[in-house]
Amino acid sequence: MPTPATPVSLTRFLIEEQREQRINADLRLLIEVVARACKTIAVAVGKGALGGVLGEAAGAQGASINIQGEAQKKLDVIANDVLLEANAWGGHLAACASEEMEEPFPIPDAYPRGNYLLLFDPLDGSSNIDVNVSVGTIFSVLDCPGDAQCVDTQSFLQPGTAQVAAGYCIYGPSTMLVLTTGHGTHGFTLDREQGSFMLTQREMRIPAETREFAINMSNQRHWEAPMQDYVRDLLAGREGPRGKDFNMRWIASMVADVHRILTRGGIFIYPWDRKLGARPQDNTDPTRAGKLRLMYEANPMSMLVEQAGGASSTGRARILDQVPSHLHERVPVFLGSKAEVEAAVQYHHQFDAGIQPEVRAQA
Ligand code: P6P
Repeated sequence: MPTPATPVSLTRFLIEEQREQRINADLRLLIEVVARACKTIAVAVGKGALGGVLGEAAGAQGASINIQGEAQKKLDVIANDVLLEANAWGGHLAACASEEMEEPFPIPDAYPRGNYLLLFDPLDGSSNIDVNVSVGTIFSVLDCPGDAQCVDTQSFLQPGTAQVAAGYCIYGPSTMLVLTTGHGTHGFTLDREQGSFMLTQREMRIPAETREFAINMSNQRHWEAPMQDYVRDLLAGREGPRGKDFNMRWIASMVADVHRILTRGGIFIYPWDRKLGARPQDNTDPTRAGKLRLMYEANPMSMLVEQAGGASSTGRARILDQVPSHLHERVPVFLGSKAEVEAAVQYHHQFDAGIQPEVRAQA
């Protein structure tokens, strides 16, 4: 006889969300389809070297290079194809967009189209695949504006506040789906025997304060002055202006770093740096350019983090308010524990106001 203690599967959770009129049947189907695709990706990732899928995807002249200018891993391509195939026939989507594809993928004419747009980074952190470090799939869902038969890139260029759902699947020691539909952030763990995602963390919450930061310190010499000041003060510890010691973590897999922050707090930072600003495809504006992509990395992670009580900023402005100008736009990212994100933003606001570091250090 089912009781409140009966474990809640993703399917039951979504049915109850629909019953509460928080999602509709098409969005429920979309999330279930994405979750099923993530299970397929988890199997491929989990095979490692035994699956013959490690290493770089072959291109015409050596490694295949994606539109980001990055070498594609075989699993990048496999994960992308799994997501496209899984979502093609259900009738819930008008089109998909992916880190791995320059242009959006309209649902083929052979299938009915729905009123949602799905964006994804099919395998974030894939440079870690060959060294067996956690990677993940990040996804974002938007309403399709206008006629689903007339979808183009412009249809996708909506601010992060327009997302109706967001989530990631982390392929780690356990496979977890972390999801929000705008009513909290919830974690589901894959029961590999049953093949079902089971609710294990209802209403994840990020502590407002933290002593842990995540950043790639090797870029320090390329950062703007407020970033230099902020990290200098973190490293100064209890003897410095912050008055407490900090720990550092950097997995170089956004899904893994964000999952840690959703689980125990922290701040994740990928700021603009002069190396990035020098790239021809990116503008040199430190307030707008970065490494991480706005539409299918920063926006979904920002929705998850804000729904868990955290904050997410470009260093100057809320990420979810950014109006994208192109599909693969990049953005500086400061996300996690709300008080720590606000502290980092303060350094940038004071720098922009011309307040000198020594004054800032006493702030
Ligand atoms: P770096 C992975 O390539 C990624 O997009 C994120 O998952 C990760 O946080 C970041 O880049 C790592 O960048 O410069 O440290 O390799």
